Amino acid sequence: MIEKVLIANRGEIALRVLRACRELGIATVAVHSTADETAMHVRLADESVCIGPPPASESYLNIPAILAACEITGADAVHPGYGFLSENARFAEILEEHEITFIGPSAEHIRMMGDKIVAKQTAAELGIPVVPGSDGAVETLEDARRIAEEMGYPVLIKATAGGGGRGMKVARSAEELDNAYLTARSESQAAFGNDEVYIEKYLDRPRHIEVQVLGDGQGNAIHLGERDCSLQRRHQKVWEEAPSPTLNAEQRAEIGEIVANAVARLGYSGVGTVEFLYEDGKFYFIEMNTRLQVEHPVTEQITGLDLVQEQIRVASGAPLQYRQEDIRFAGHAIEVRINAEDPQTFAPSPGKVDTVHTPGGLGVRVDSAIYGGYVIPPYYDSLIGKLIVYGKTRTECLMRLRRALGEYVISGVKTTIPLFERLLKEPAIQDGLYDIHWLEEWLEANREE
Ligand code: MV4
Repeated sequence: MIEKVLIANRGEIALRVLRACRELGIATVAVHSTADETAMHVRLADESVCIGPPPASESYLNIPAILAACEITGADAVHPGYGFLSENARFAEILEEHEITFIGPSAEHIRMMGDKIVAKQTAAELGIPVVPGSDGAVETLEDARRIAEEMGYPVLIKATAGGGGRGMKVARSAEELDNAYLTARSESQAAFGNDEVYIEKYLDRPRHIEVQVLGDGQGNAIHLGERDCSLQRRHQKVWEEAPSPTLNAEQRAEIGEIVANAVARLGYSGVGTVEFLYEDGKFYFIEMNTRLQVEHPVTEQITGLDLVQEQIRVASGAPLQYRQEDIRFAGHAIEVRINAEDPQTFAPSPGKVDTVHTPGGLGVRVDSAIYGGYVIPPYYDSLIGKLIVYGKTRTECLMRLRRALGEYVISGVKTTIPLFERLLKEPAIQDGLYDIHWLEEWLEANREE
């Protein structure tokens, strides 16, 4: 049994994990950098340990300091949240060597999905539809030209070590291929210390739809439906919803079953997200994330499950307490990311928050760690809260989102709240008719207004 969880994170996700632990009667340890001494997660945890100076590389990513904090406090498990060490296979391994439970999948599964070629090959072998492309790494320019020619343009060169869009280059014709291939390799080398790349058919205007899964590492796995995360800017999601406005129950059950079966056969333990591009009614696997994701609350709202509690249960060795037929999808949920940023330029806006008034009422959830008087440090991600609204229908959800945004007051720093008020006026948003390029095109077209 897990008795004390060290939360190796900060901000709203540290609070989210803390709340799940508290409901389960599990003690909590917060860790923090010197820049986070006044942070809410530190105040609310049972104990806290300072693990280093402000830069994440010396604190939230500092494995020896986190191990020392486990040792000092007697924590028997670590929850990594998202970002930071959450997909670091070596960290999961080190914890295991110290007999501390990593609340997440095995190091082997993290490593497997971190290599995008291995992940894709594994997905294909397990019956998940993948984007047509090269069979593994493309080692030479000659191979790249031949494969692209066979597949037909446009093609996309992707980094094996990539993810989040870095080291990705489109070639729309043979004339563009050499440059795309060579640039992708050198950028991957610079970004990841690994210049291996692969090639895929480029999908022009897909949606980004991801399937949430939960496995117990004992051969059982279920899916919890999908999230539509197409509204993004520079690979940062801005708005996420469940279910996807474009899928029906039959399509959901079909892709969900394929994914859940694959994850069960892998012997996967914990929560995971299988990411797809969706175009012309077809799914194409791109990646699998082996962590709890920022946007997990929309899935919680429509299924009633507590994903963090489920992570803790399976990490402590319990079998899944649900079968697929126990999962019911009800209603609609939308999450918008409240960032301390200029809503026009997206320039970070750290500093002192004067007042906070959080919206409430039926169907409104706010996951945030800010408070009046809190000073947002400049060292970390600009996410300061998530507003999640729930309604019986998507229409009700949109009405509620508009109402809740109107109630939300954060003064002293700029936030993305006004962006969402503008977005709600757009017919494409109201109708759910957007793809992965819609937001950037809209921002470009509405720049100085
Ligand atoms: C693609 C694609 C089009 N075709 N793959 C971007 C990040 C990485 N996770 C995968 N990405 C893409 N892969 C093929 N074959 C377009 C993107 C893409 C994208 C994907 C999801 C969400 C937003 C995106 C924004 C630009 C490009």
